[in-house]
Amino acid sequence: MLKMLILSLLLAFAVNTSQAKQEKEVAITETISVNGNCESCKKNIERAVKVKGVKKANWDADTKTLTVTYLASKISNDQLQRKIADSGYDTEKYKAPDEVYKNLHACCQYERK
Ligand SMILES: [Cu+2]
Repeated sequence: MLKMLILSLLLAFAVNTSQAKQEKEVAITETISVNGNCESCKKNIERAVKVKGVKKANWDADTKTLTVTYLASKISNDQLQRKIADSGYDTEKYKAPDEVYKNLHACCQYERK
């Protein structure tokens, strides 16, 4: 009887942990077009998305593309783009406010389309 009890407890524990594993969220990686010029743009852009839920962010000056890895349960692509735009950089979806753009370092004032 005791054996049965221990066995069922062990089984319950095993089922529980396997469920927990399945529920662990997988981070998604996406690319976003972000305007910018130089290394300090890179710093600003990457800093703008240094928020909860973001695992990795890398902006490439040649391709003007941000590659970002994040947890979709914590933040959305849309929210990330708003944060970038708020920091002065136009994204594929949002335009930075003119005042913020004008306050960027001169070398960072990328050409606006
Ligand atoms: Cu710059």
